[in-house]
Amino acid sequence: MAVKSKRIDLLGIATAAGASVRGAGMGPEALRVAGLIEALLDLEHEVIDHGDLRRAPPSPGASPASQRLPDERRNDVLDLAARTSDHGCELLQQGGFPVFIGGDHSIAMGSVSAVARHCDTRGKPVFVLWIDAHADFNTPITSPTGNLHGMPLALLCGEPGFDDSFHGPWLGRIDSRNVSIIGARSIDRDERRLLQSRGVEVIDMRKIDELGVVALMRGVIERVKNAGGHLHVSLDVDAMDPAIAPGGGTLVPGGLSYREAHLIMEMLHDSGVVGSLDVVELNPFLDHGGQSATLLVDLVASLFGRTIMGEEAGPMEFATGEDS
Ligand SMILES: [Mn+2]
Repeated sequence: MAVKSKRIDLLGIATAAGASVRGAGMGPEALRVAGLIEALLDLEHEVIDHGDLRRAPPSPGASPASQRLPDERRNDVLDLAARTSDHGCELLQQGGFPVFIGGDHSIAMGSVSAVARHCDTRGKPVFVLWIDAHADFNTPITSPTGNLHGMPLALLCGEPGFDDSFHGPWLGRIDSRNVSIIGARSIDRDERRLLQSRGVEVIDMRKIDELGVVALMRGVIERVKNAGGHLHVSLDVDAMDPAIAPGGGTLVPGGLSYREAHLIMEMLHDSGVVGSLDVVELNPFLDHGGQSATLLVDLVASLFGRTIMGEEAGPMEFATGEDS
């Protein structure tokens, strides 16, 4: 299958305000250093790097980041979510394929909102594939930690329990029945009840072990195709096994293997239904020599059409013998 050239808009959101562990704010730069842009250019896509959204530096004498109050961190998360939503919406209106590079997973409050708002104007249903060890479906009421990176899906699906500060014209809405979470293996008790009652599809690691990625992904892709929908993919580094992706702040053993993760991306590419992507939770401070950053770049390349055999490696070309 030939790669169709796309206009890819990279937007970094350099923040760890939604997480309890610091370092994810360095994620966008680490992905660039690992060759994200070059990998996409190699596939003959057009790439526009819009730089990073970030909060203004603190005033001199302000408390260090490690002592920030929960209210200050929430303000950071929501300010960035609103800006991400507005910026992302513009990029989608211009026909681009936005790639939101985090940052912790709270940035998806803004990125998925952008997609929901854009698709709302086109009457297109939105589907979300959340590739993650966690379900990120807590609310301020159910969350054991209060960290906002564990809540974006619940907010986007319209769960109660979020106060007025979370709501504004920037916030989009998605249907919980159009959400699939794949790679899950750490879900909190009250969160599990919510997921079940809202009809969220949870493809946990046991299902992957028993049925395999191919059968499960076919189901996800078919539903998007049948509805003529837009699929947003949200890729959390901790979906992968910590042995191959150590660079995250909330690692859980027993994750996706290297090939399972690539196969998901390859199938998503072939499906042609993906229109936007998050790459989140990469923590370069905890990574081992760029191993996780490089893995994420390779996975993104698979989503954008890189294959093992290349595009033109058919027998006819081989027979001409002009290329070595
Ligand atoms: Mn996550």
